[in-house]
Amino acid sequence: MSGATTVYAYELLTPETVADYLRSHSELADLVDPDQELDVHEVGDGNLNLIFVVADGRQSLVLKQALPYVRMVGPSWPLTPERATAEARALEAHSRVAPEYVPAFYGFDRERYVLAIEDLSSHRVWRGALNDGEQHPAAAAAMGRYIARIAFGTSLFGVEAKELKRLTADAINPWLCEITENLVFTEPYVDTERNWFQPELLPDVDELRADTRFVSAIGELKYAFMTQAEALVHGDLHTGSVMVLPEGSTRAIDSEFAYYGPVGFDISCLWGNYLFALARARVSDQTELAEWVRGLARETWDAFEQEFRSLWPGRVDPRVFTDSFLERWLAKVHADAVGMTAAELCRRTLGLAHVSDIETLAEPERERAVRGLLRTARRLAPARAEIRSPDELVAVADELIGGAL
Ligand code: SR1
Ligand code: MG
Repeated sequence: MSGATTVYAYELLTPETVADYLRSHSELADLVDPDQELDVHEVGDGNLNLIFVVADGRQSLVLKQALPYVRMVGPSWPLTPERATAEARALEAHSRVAPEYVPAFYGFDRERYVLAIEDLSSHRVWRGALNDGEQHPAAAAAMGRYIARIAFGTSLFGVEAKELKRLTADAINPWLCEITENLVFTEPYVDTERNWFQPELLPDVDELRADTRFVSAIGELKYAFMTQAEALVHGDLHTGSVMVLPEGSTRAIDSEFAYYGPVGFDISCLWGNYLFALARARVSDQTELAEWVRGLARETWDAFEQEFRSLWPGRVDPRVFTDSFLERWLAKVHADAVGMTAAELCRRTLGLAHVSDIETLAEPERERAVRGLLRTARRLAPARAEIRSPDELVAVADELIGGAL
């Protein structure tokens, strides 16, 4: 796929070389003392990078280094480490407009593609917490506010027009966008070698791929993803990219997929993953958890809308971006988010990268969950403009998941 022709020669960090690395970066040595006995753990369990948590007994930080390939597949899938540059850019921009929702950013080493960021080990990955049935009541709204701050503060609403064009040009992220274009918006709908799913679902998958109204809707959503440069969106805001604390701290991590794209895409990644949590709770008969999960999509949307409306009076150019424009803009973001949720449902159940919410279910619950989610996707994408609220989206999903039980 991407970056296959460039050979990258840079030294990868190991637990043994971290102290020397810190010594040669004095700005980091001020944060963690390399001359103390360091506790270094490589904790990367994501799809792409090396992650080292480094502690000196007093303080700690995280060093995140991009590998020149996709970690979950190995060197046979080369991938440019320039993605770390995209993450550094996003961290910087998002820290300016939404500092309380991202990790503190300490610096970026352009030669070795290493980001130094706040250690969030006290937090949990939200997906794992959801899988364990934990309820973090502040998380969904926090991420709605994060999306709103980005939507306003990195778009033409918050940035002068010529400056925005320069920022947009600087922030192109073609390699990572290509992954999303392929894995989210193309491959699940055709027969390709990276897809995988239970053979029992083949009739459902055949039906979905033969549904031309649905596949055309996915084409429209892919077009939006590839052309609608609204704001510097996170680009991969699923529940595995969110760290949570019971006390309420909620941070978005792993913004290497950031690019100027549709605001609704970030919302859809969360909504899709809430539906995975809902399907998991339903097929495992966790009724109380399911009822709580049902509210998450609304909480994210309401917080997004409220925060965005509160920023609206400060827009750079109010001359034709009127209050009635805002109402139509919000409706369009909602429709994009509903449609793109359908793509998220398909890509995580049929495409390359699946989610633990579903994959750790036993059979036959797993098959039922996926069947309900695929039916939901087929319903949502073509009807995205008619689904007027997150509650309606969730009701559709809950009914179709229930029907597949
Ligand atoms: C090859 S990367 C697979 C997936 O992992 C990332 O988290 C993104 O979601 C990407 O699509
Ligand atoms: Mg990621």
